[in-house]
Amino acid sequence: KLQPLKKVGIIGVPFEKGQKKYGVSVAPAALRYAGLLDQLREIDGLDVKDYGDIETPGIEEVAMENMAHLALVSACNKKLSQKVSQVLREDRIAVTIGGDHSIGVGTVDGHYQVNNDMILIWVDAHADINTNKTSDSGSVHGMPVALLVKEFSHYWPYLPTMDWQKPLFSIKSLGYIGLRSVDHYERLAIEKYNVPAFAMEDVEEYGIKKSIEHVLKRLDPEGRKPIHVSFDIDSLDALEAPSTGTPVRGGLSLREAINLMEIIHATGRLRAIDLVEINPALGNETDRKVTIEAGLCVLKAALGSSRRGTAPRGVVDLPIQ
Ligand code: Z70
Ligand code: MN
Ligand code: MN
Repeated sequence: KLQPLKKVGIIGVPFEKGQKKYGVSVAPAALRYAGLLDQLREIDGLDVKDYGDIETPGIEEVAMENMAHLALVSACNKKLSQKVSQVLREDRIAVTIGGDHSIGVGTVDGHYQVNNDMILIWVDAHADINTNKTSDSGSVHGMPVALLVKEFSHYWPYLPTMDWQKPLFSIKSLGYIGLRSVDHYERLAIEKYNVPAFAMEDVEEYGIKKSIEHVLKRLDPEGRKPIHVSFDIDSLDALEAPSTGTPVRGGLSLREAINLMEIIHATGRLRAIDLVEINPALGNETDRKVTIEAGLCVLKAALGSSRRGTAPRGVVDLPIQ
C-alpha cells in the first residue's frame, strides 16, 4: 500500500508552442513570483525542492500535416519526461508548472517510466484527445492524450522527432473531470473506449466528490495505484480563472476544484500533478491575480493544505503568560 509522500519537486516549463497565443510560457515565473514555493512550504511538514525550469532550445522545425511546431513540442517534452522521472526516483511528488497542455506528453511519459501502473485524471474543459486528422486547430495542446495512449498508435502517421516517446500508457487508465467543450471525434473516442468521463452535467448530477470517487473506483478498484493529475486551469469556470487561452463558461467552481484535490490528496497516492494553461498575458490585472491565486489554491489542496487549519506541531497548549 502506498504512503502519502511529504516531499515534492517543482518543475517549471515555460513552453507555449503547443498553442497559438503569446503568454502561457510566463506562468512558471508568475507563479513563483506570486509565492508558490513559500506557500507550499507553509503546508505542514512539506519538503519542497525546486528543480528549476525546462528550457527548450531553438531548433529546426519539421513539417507535419496539421500539427504545429512538432519538433519544438517534442524537444521540450523529451527533456521534461526525463526530469519528471528524476523527481519521482528521488521520492518526490512531481509538480509541473506549465506551459500549455502539450507538456502533458512529457509529464505522463516521465511518470509512466517510473510507475507503469499509474492512473491519469485529466481535469479539463477539453478532452485533448485529437489526432492531427481530427483536430480543427492543428495545435498540439489539443492532442496530448491521443499521443500518450497506446490504443491510438494506429491513428497516427510516423511522427518525425518523436522516436523517444513510445505510447505505452493504456486508455483504460484514463479518466476525465470537468469536460464541456469536446470535439465530435473526441466524443467518439471517449465512447468507443468507454473512458470514464465526468463532464459538467455529470458533476452536476453526482457532485464533485462522487464524480472523482467513481473515476478512481473504475480505474483502480483496489485503490493501490499511483495517481497523476493533469490539471488544466480552464477546467475552472471562466469567472474563476479568466486568464487562460480558451476560457469556457460554466465550469468547476474553485471550491469544487479544491475539494477534488483534497479528495485526491487523501488517497495518499498522488505522485504527479501538472498545472497548465495559465496565461498571465491575457485579461486585466484582476484577471491575472484571480487566475494565479486559483492555481495556487488547487496545488495547495492537492499537496495537503487544510482549510480547517493545522495546529502547531509538537505543542499541546497555548503559550502561558
Ligand atoms: C480543441 C482543439 C484546447 C485547451 C483548447 C481545443 C483544445 N479541442 N485545449 N484549450 N487548453 O484545438 O483541439
Ligand atoms: Mn488541456
Ligand atoms: Mn483545456
